[in-house]
Amino acid sequence: MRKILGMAALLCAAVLAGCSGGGEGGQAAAGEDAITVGFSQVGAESEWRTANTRSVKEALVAPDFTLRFSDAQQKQENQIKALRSFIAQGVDVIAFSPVVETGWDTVLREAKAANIPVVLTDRAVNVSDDALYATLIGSDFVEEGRRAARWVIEDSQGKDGPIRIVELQGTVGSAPANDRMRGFKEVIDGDSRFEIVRSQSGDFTRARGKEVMEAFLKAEGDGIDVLFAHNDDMAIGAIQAIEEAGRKPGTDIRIVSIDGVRGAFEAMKAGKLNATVECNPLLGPQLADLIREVHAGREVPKRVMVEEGVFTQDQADAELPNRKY
Ligand code: GZL
Repeated sequence: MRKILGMAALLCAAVLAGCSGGGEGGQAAAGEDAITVGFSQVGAESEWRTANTRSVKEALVAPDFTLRFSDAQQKQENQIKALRSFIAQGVDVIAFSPVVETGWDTVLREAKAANIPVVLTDRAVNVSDDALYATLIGSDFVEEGRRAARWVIEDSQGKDGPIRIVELQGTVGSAPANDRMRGFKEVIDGDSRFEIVRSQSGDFTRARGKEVMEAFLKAEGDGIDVLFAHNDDMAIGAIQAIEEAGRKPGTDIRIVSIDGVRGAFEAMKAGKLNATVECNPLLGPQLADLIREVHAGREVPKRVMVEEGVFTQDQADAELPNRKY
């Protein structure tokens, strides 16, 4: 099984900002040449996902596209069912964000046999043959993990060890969880002051993030110095748990998370979150352009990235009005 990370080419964020959406908004009728796209979305588990869905739906509109959208409620079996339904309907292109990395070979072979090209968006897959999909557009999750760790090291300047970290992982088996964990560990292991004392999945949701943080606090008492959450929603849930335990989030426990959603900027403005690593969900316009290229049979890069930054508490107030998600 080869982890598919080919970085054939980079399309910079300018393309993201500059490219057109999928035709005009509003209720225009689908044009006779409209591209019928079957889109299987992970679910509606986080602010990031909500923004991503909005961006996709705003880009894949008539008259250029006919969009058939399916929400998998974070279950792989629902995504496989949706892909099989799109194949049966004979859509022109399938696009999806795979909830987990493995288990896709069979259904992707069925799409290939039906001559329906597949575009991956957001998350990667682990397949035996990368010809089973045309391209992947999404973030570099390993680098996001590294950026979170670099912030922790920077934030801990002048402090002696041991500095005890707890980690709220994303959905088990998902590319962002696997890669963010790997990138974070790769950097943090380079500094002997740090120890990851607990690491458990909160499934990218606020509710589970709060529950798991409650368990961490019960088990570790005052022995937690840093929380690394794989997304802002779990961090926001954990902040509630930290406050209910009578401790000050952002002060007693330093917190870094990933996504850069509006809720994270509000938490930073309130002094409860210390940093968020941006993961841009607004992939709709780039996805529309890639689907056009793939449908026309033109070559596209195997891997398309978006550019992202890191935002800290001191920037929150000024940046909040600029946030688009
Ligand atoms: C990342 C995306 C992740 C977000 C979470 O690209 O797959 O899934 O970080 C979301 O908020 O649930």
